Amino acid sequence: MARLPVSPEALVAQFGPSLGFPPKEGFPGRDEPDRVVPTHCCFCGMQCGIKLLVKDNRIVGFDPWEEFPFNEGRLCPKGVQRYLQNNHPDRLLSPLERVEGQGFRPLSWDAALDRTVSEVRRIQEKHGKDAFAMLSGVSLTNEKSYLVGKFARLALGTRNLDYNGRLCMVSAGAGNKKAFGLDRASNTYADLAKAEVILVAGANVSETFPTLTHWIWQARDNGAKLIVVDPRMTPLARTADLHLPVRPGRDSALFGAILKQLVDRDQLDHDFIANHTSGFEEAVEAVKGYDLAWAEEVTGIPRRKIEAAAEWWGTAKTSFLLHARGIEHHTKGVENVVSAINLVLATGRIGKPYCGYGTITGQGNGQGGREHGHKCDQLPGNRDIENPKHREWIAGVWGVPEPEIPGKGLSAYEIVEAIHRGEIKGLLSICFNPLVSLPNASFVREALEKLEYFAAIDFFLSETARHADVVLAGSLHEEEEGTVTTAEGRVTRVRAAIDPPADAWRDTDVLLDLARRLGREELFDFAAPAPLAGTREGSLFTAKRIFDELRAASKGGTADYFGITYEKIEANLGVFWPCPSVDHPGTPRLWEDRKFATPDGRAHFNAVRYRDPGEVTDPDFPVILTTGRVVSQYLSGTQTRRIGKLVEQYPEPLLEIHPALAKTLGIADRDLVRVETRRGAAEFPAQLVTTIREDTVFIPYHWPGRKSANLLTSGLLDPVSKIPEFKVSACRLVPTGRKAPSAAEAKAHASV
Ligand SMILES: Nc1nc2c(c(=O)[nH]1)N[C@H]1C(S)=C(S)[C@@H](COP(=O)(O)OP(=O)(O)OC[C@H]3O[C@@H](n4cnc5c(=O)[nH]c(N)nc54)[C@H](O)[C@@H]3O)O[C@H]1N2
Ligand SMILES: Nc1nc2c(c(=O)[nH]1)N[C@H]1C(S)=C(S)[C@@H](COP(=O)(O)OP(=O)(O)OC[C@H]3O[C@@H](n4cnc5c(=O)[nH]c(N)nc54)[C@H](O)[C@@H]3O)O[C@H]1N2
Ligand code: SF4
Ligand SMILES: [Mo]
Repeated sequence: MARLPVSPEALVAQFGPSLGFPPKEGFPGRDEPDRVVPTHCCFCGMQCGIKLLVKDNRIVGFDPWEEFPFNEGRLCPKGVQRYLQNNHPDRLLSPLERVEGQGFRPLSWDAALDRTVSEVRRIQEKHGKDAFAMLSGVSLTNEKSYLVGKFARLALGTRNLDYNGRLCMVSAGAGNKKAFGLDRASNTYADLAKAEVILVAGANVSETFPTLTHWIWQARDNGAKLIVVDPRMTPLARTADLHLPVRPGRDSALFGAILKQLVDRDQLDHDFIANHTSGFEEAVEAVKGYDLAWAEEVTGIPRRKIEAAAEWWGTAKTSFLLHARGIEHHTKGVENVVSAINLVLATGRIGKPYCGYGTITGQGNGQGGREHGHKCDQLPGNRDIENPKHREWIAGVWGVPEPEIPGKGLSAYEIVEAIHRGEIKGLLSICFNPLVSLPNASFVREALEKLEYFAAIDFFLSETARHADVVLAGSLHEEEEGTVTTAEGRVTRVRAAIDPPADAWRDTDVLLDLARRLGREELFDFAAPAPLAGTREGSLFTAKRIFDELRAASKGGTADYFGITYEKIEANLGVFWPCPSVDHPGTPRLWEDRKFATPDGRAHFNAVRYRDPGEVTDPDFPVILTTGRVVSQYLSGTQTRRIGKLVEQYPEPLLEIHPALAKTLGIADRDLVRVETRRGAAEFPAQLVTTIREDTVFIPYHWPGRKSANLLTSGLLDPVSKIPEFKVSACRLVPTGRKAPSAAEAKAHASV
């Protein structure tokens, strides 16, 4: 049907006046951009290459960056909208201070930084150094992650520094270190293409790492069999050859049962086990009672499916195992991870083409950010803060006596608990929104309100920053130079496409200025000389200087970046660590020499005996609640809830529930349901889907306040990794008798 011609004049006459159109000076034409800057998406760990188009110091669009090897120009729904955050009216343009009862008002950098420093001094003099804590995040570059670690230990002098990767990568990191002595995916994703079997456990790849799906499709085109382990039939699971709908919190039982099947059928690589591993007998002993009947009972997966998975895994010649937070966000996250790795080791399919294993790193720099020392127990190069030799090395690089480096501090949720108990009185946070992302949100809110002083560095007034005394206007991904390390272990260059607007500062400059005011300038000699200060060239100067120190600090550590330089990254479109010397090409595929990074050089099996999740269902709370993500929103939503097109795609959190369970409770689609746990309650519209287990409901967690899934989750932690159990809570569902507005109304409301 032909469309009716609508003249621009008619449109302006109809809609213009209410919107202030046409502007008096007319519309600017779509000129050529001033610059095209190849860099990376600011969101997930895929770190897709993207070219940002810059006009008048604003990002006005993007082009695909087809030469970048991993995504070859492909982007996901968030990636194609990411540039819109740059011009958002909510962008913080200067420091702010909170005036009780009145909200926030702007204040000068001098006043904001001086006040912060005097509060640090006051609190530390009265209550000790560790009474002032710092929280950090891994959307930050490697340079900033490294700088935060050094800043907290030497400028603040506190042991209590931790990061948001504590909610994300730590179970995988601890599991990888136990098994391999090193924490990185073993292969590039291109190695997926010719794997015969791909096992994806607890990863909603098509929604959370959409561009990675391409490499799984490549394998499917080559005839690979795909097995997906997830309590929900995710988009990837819908196309899988085998979907194992595991009961949340039971993955180690499944992996244990598969290991037993491999042993019973003798589908093992005896040579690899004997010559390159240790601990096999103990691992087998731990699962000897795990027959198929037991596994079916515990996991809720039909035994024939478990058997088929074992048979495919056991007989494949090449394979790839991937997992993400679905198996890691548990009080036994580390046990789940090592029991998955046991399957890889039993069949010896690692360190060879098309044979690999990897946890899929979540946040933008979730990989690099977990290596360079802003974890409570870590020093740069993935060194151990309690190891005297590691401390000595870093003290040498930093030029301080070794005892000056504080010891191991509290982890992220434990810091909040200590604030709640009144032991920690002051907090500086950067790149973290704990009020939305930590479990048990009401408890977190109470803690924030108890702080004597809280300063937050962010570019938006996040829900957590609203509780700050002072908010320091920091920088976006596209405003600073640096490097990030992708989920593959590829170190790449992030470029400053533009300058921070108005009186916002680059994050690095905020930290360097604070260090100076705290009297530690000589330890933070990274600033650019006067003519470059504050410019993009200055940012490059500073970032390179920090990176050079990071290289030296990481030398000889397991995450060795010593041989990586900016020039080398640019020439090769990325370098894979470990890269121990300047003439070393980097290591895309690990373990080809069969020398693992453990003290005995062998990969370690770990004996895992299944245990229940931290909270199990009972007659009071009979349904399992699990939480996670949707494709259009990112983490605590601070960034993506501000991008209209993404909000329209999925405007509000919904309670995914199976029609069979809904029927027993008298719940219909769009009914408002009150979800209650031992921590709290919140109401969500029901979304009836046949793609979820009947004993489980799912809520995405990207929203704050009364829509926050984290009002419901528990603060139970994995004893080793200290990750919270986001993936299992016991809940009950209470129909409110009210209907939520229709999906169309919710969408219309969201897009106003
Ligand atoms: N769109 C989008 N993409 C993202 C992010 C985002 O916020 N939004 N965040 C990024 C970050 S930081 C991360 S960490 C990753 C997370 O990426 P994923 O781990 O893929 O995402 P989640 O939704 O947290 O959980 C994945 C799956 O685990 C399943 N699951 C729940 N409980 C269990 C269980 O007990 N066992 C198993 N096997 N599966 C279970 C859920 O049904 C869900 O489908 O995504 C990254 N990419
Ligand atoms: N229930 C439940 N809760 C979860 C999860 C779950 O699956 N279920 N997943 C967990 C996981 S895996 C993660 S990773 C966490 C994430 O949780 P958070 O790390 O708290 O989430 P973000 O949204 O990344 O918050 C980062 C904040 O930093 C700001 N920011 C981003 N980039 C920069 C930067 O370059 N500089 C500065 N100064 N600020 C920046 C953003 O504006 C935002 O306010 O949530 C966890 N919480
Ligand atoms: S897959 Fe991740 S890095 Fe790539 S465009 Fe999407 S959000 Fe950005
Ligand atoms: Mo994450």
